[in-house]
Amino acid sequence: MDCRQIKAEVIEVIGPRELMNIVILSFDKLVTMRKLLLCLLMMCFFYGPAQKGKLGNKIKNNKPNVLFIIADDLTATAISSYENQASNTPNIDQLAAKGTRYTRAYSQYPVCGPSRASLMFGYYPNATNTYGYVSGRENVGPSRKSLSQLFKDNGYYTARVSKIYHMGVPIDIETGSNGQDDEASWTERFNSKGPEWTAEGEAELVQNNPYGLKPRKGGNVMTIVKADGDDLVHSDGKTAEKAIELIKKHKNNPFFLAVGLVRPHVPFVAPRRYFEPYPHEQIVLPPKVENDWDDIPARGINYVTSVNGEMSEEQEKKAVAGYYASVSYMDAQVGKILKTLKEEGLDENTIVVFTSDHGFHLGEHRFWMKVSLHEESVRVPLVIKVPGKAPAVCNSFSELLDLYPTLAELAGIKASEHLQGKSLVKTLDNPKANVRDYAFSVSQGGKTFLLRNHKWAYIQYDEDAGAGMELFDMENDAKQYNNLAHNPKYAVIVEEMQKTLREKLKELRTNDLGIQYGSK
Ligand SMILES: [Ca+2]
Repeated sequence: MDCRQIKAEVIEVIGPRELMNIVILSFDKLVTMRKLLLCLLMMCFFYGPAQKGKLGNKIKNNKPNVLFIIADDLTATAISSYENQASNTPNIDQLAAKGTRYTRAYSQYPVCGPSRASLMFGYYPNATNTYGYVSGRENVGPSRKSLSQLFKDNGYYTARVSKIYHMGVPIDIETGSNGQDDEASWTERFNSKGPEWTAEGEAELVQNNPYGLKPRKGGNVMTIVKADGDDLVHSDGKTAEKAIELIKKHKNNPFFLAVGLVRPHVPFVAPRRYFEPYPHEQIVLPPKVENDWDDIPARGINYVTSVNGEMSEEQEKKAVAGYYASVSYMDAQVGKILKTLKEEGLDENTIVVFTSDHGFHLGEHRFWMKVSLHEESVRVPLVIKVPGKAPAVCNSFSELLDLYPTLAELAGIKASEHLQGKSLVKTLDNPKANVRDYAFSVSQGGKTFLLRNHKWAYIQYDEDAGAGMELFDMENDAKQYNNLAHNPKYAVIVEEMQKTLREKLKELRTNDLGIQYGSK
């Protein structure tokens, strides 16, 4: 073996150019093959840990970027990496496979406005009394920082693309309005105007249209449009395009990029090809259980049902198919954004969050849409991917409220001690860690409450339970058909739940907001 051969082998083994030079320079001084091999071994020994340390410190030393993606009205039950193999969400699934997927994440209020206000400002809806279509700034005042504002004040470029705080869908999307935004949260903000229910294509209204004779319409109703044209005709396609542009533009400085996708919120509008995998004839509807509504309080019957929506079974199937098509279209936009992040070399220094503001009923109990505190409406998908953390599934209860302290901690930014969420960071290192024993959510103007633990879902109507209660055994009745609240056998459980609820309300009303909560 002559010198040239040895050099060639060394280069092949070591690889990186900087090491190659060192080896070649040192070679003249080495006399025997044994010395050379010893030198190589030592270099591998030192180079390995040094390289590992460099990657490990990357997040600590630099400010990690945050890519925060939130879908609108996306239930966990429509995601293939959660439990629904009838739906197909390959891009969200891929992110879930690389990050930590939370199986028991809950919205604090299953309606857009108050859910997003709670998530962004870090207080429970009953602490701020924020229940409407507002940003949430109104009740926390100018001095408290929203999640993105905290990053903005700590040297980050923060941008909103489309719906982060409340926007009326479809109306604010049709007009390209800011909706109920909080301007102080952003360095820059962008809206993604789209045709929504007026998009060209084959349209059908499946709600309150028993004879199928009414034309499509706007507003918060189930209009379906199998649209002509490509992804970029619609709001979410434009949102992905803007997000991609911003990632490329700001890749050299820390950014907090909040991307709001408005599907699968009604109207169910997507390019025609996204409908092809979901022929409505093949949709399997949830079972229609006789007397299903008889054992729950009047307020537990959702505001949109197959009955008041006068929906035929065919229309119900079309609604589910339209929802899945909208989810697939939204998922494709997520894929484009994540692909850019990787191509720009940013996935090793960017925390990615994917979630939704609340869930959605797809015909369970013949309920549709949100507001309900039943499982499908209040549970959300949640994936957090942090560079350097192993992929995992976490079954601890978590709340959207927890995202604020989690992201602040991951970025090493000190957040207000008055935030009401709990950091999920320990679950990223140990997915078996428990953050919460139960999740808490409210609805109907903060007057209906849900306590959800591993065994029970307890729903109470009014603080004195005057308008009724529901109690479901989630181990044996996960679809919530048997209300046990009035069965004497479970009186002790109801009593415990009521006590926990009183304590929870007292705790969250003990805060820095200076709000008078009356005699409650
Ligand atoms: Ca929503």
